[in-house]
Amino acid sequence: MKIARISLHRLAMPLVRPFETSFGTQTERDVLLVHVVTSDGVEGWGECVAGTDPVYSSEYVSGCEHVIENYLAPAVLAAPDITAETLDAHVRFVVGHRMAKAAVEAAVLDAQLRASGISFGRYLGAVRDEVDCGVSVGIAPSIDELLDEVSGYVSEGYRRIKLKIKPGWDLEPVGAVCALLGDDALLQVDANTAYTLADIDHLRELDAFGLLLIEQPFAEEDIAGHAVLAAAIDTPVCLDESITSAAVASDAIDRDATSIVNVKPGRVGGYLESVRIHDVCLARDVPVWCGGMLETGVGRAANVALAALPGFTLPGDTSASRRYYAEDLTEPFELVDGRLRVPTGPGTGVTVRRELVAEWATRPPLLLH
Ligand code: NPQ
Ligand code: MG
Repeated sequence: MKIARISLHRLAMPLVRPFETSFGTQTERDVLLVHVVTSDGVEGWGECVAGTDPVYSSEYVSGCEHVIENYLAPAVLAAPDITAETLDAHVRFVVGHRMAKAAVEAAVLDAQLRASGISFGRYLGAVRDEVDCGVSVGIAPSIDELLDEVSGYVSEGYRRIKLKIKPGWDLEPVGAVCALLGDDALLQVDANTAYTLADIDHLRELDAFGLLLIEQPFAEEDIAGHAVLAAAIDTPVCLDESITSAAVASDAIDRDATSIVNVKPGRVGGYLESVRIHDVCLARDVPVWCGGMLETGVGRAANVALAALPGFTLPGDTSASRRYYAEDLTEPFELVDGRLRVPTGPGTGVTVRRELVAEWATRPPLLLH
């Protein structure tokens, strides 16, 4: 396959409600889409999951845009023949920049699969036609407002609730939601690196709530600290930000720093690396689940396909479109009995609404060839 043209689209999508985490509050999503066209005229779309600012990871949207425009896209366009499987050989000269690489990979893979009539699910190895869904709930202005928001998600059918926590917003909100949901509900928390080793005795108090897991309490680089915490508390530790590749996942598991793994294709450099992480974890009986980065329908479609692989045994942050957006860039993903259906059409199986890409654009598309 030859990629003839690449265009980069940047748009702003308002969120249905502000989303506050330990690293800040988002009120709109700054979306970067990679669009490829093959020499045969087949199109593919990929979504970059980086945020506006480098506060979840070191990557950020303008940085990704720059790396794609100046390094990744020229390498892809220069290749006489390229597929998602051979892409890494062309872009590995660039160190890191996994979110940028993942967006390009997704677009190339989408075009490749559309050309051959294969869905993301079939290609990645999906074994289910629908996936259990959870929802990530931001830090709220008050406990009452948190309970209202959580109640709403429960009535929509979400099968698992994840609460964002930070120092000063942890035991009290978690206790209140735990009381609201009862003992059988699946409840987990995500600290997005807001704690340190000095907080171990405090974090142990979360054990009383029988949580499914605590996600990424310490810094991205601190695998050793997470191993210390995992040995000191009963709540299972699950790494998100720390897991940047299958090799790191394997190492963190060996060191007992994580007993459950959050897989986000953007964070690890793509869907192919995500499958390798899934395989590493499945071989060691470590459950995985699919994370979320406030994706539009473009990224969501591919994530739902990934979440249908056999090792994805916990509900993911693969929420319905309306959790984040009043109107999605594709046909909306809608919850049925707490699940989303895995698209079956070629590629991601969803259709990008070009008129919305144009309407919500914050600058003209960057056309590369
Ligand atoms: C997490 N996601 O699991 C992330 C955090 C996150 C659904 O909780 C812009 C870019 C906004 C990246 C918001 C969820 C973001 C973002 C949240 C990442 O840690
Ligand atoms: Mg997380």
